[in-house]
Amino acid sequence: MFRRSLTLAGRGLAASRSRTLSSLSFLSEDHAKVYDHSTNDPERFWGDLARERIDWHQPFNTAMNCDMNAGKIRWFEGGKLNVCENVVDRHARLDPNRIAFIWEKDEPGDVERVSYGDLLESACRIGNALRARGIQRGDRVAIYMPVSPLAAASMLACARIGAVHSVVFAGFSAEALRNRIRDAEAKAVITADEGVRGGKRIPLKSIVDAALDDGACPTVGDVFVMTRTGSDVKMMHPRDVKLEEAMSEQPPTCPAESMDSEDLLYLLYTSGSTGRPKGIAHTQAGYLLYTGVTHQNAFDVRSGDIFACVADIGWITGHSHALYGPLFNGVTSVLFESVPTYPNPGRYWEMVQRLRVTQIYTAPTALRLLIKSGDSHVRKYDRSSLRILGCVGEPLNVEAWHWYHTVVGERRCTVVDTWWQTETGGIMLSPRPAPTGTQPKPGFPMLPFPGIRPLLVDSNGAEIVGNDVSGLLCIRGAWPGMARTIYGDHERFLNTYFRPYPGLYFTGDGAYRDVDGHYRITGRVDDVINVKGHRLGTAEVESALDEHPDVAEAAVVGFPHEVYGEGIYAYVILKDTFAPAGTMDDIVKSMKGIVKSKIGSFAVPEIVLVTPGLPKTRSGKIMRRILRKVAANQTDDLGDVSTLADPAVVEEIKSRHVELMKEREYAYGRKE
Ligand code: 7RM
Repeated sequence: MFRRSLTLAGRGLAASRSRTLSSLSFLSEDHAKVYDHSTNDPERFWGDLARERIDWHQPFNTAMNCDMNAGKIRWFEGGKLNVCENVVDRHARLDPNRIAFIWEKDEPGDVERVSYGDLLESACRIGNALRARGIQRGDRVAIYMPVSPLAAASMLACARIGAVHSVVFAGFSAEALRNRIRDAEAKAVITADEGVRGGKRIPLKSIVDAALDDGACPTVGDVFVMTRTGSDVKMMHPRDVKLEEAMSEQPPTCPAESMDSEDLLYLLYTSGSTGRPKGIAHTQAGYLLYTGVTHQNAFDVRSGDIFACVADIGWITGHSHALYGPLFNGVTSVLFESVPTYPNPGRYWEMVQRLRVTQIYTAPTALRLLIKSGDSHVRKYDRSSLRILGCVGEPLNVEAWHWYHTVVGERRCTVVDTWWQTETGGIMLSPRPAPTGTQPKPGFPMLPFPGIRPLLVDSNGAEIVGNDVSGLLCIRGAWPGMARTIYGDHERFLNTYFRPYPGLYFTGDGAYRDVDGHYRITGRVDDVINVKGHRLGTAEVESALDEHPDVAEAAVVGFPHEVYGEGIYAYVILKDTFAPAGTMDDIVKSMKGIVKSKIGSFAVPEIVLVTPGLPKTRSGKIMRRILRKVAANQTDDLGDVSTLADPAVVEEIKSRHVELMKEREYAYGRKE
């Protein structure tokens, strides 16, 4: 049996499977010791954790083989393992009746509990069903499903047989789904008849049909359809099969594939600064370890906890904190199908009371929405089970932080504002773990996780040292959870993350480091915006608008929005040939419609300003800085416009913006 050669911060314990979750935590350790060891000897630090925490079929040879200059990242090479076994079988073996998932469906109190034993059986049956239809190790499987135990079991089934899952958020349109399926060359799609969110039904199966229409996705041979509502959906034979029927034909056990540490585990598409989403690729061992360990330590996860990550499984937060993190740690994960305001703004807290939730993990946009509805929706429920209040996705403003802390947490719970990205796989900055006595600071994710070395650089790549400084946030050195490539486009991976500042990982975010050395994120420095906690490239919205027959050119920017974080503002130039078929309102409506059908309703611009021109430099580059200022109502402070080809266009845009704001005010006023 393996004995640890080095102590984790000097504990000197032998690795033992019977140790409790809390004894595996960093939180009881001397933080400075853990952090120093983790950064001085990352190979040792992560190697020891990997041996201690992962069940291996075959031990790895080298813990770390990374070259940040070349964007080459490899962890635990030579090792063989199965991720599904590590998150399901090991708990099902010891304690099959322990609850893995509590499925909180759209209607409050409509709950299903799934034990680790049940989950293992479902994952095995789905794995067998996939194999029976020819899905093999390395094949990609698209998952377009509501948050549900069968969606989670489908992801785990892929992991079990070595297939690569690519979950597409079930709010994306048919066209967005089609693009993702095509890019991944998925061989199968797993979906549901319908989704249900906030009392509304979403016709998932017909969206899949539309995505696959006319042979648009020739790689897809099979579509599995889970029954969520039982509505009558068109099944096309032999392509389509009911998921539950396919499962019932299969045996309840399924041999797990022995995967190499660096084989792909999953792809997850995310927005970048061009119109084309990137298939971020995560691999087996490194992702598993990093996600598991960050989940445990950031949220002080203990045996018996009921962890509620309310993010959809279509985002990285759902992958790492509704599925892989909590299951790796053997606790119970709440799968939340609904929305924060359904049927009323008390939904989260009523659920917390009913399920005795110990940690909740949500997004600032949801909190800001709930703040507006008043404290009574919170106070009428018992929240005494809660210990940790987590948050992610965008900056948590100070007001929302205080509300979370005082109203929701009764000043008793720790607010954990976590900063990380799809690309980082797991949490990077967080108030926990921290030196004993460190109080969380409103608006600050604060501190790097063990093994993570953040730094700030200027636009020339020179490190900005000292405290009370701002700059571009980069990370020095590799960590196990980081993305390995952009699927099918390694050059883009290198260009986006490793070439801007050689030797470093570039996050795309700006940050401030205060006098105490604590980090606050100031926002994206590229053309990525964050709307209602959804990451979106302005270029994606632009290319959707460009497809409108009347649109000559579109420029999209974010503007500060008090609830959504950022709102979407589109400047549109109509074609000269444009002959109005209806009112301007109709045209704007049809432009919004095209964005809805190309991407999804969450990407529809809140404001569309029709303009005769855009502010461009003489070389034809749109000066987005000016568009952002106008959108933010900062029209008095546009800075230098002398390099513009036609400075007069700015005046025109300003006056049209003021006009539009007046009309909106009038329209809103009338509604009330
Ligand atoms: C987990 C996730 C990543 C981007 C990131 C930031 C922003 C995330 C915070 C935050 C301020 C935070 N993945 N972001 N967390 N900004 N404070 N705590 O959200 O890939 O979808 O988005 O989100 O800009 O780069 S993501």
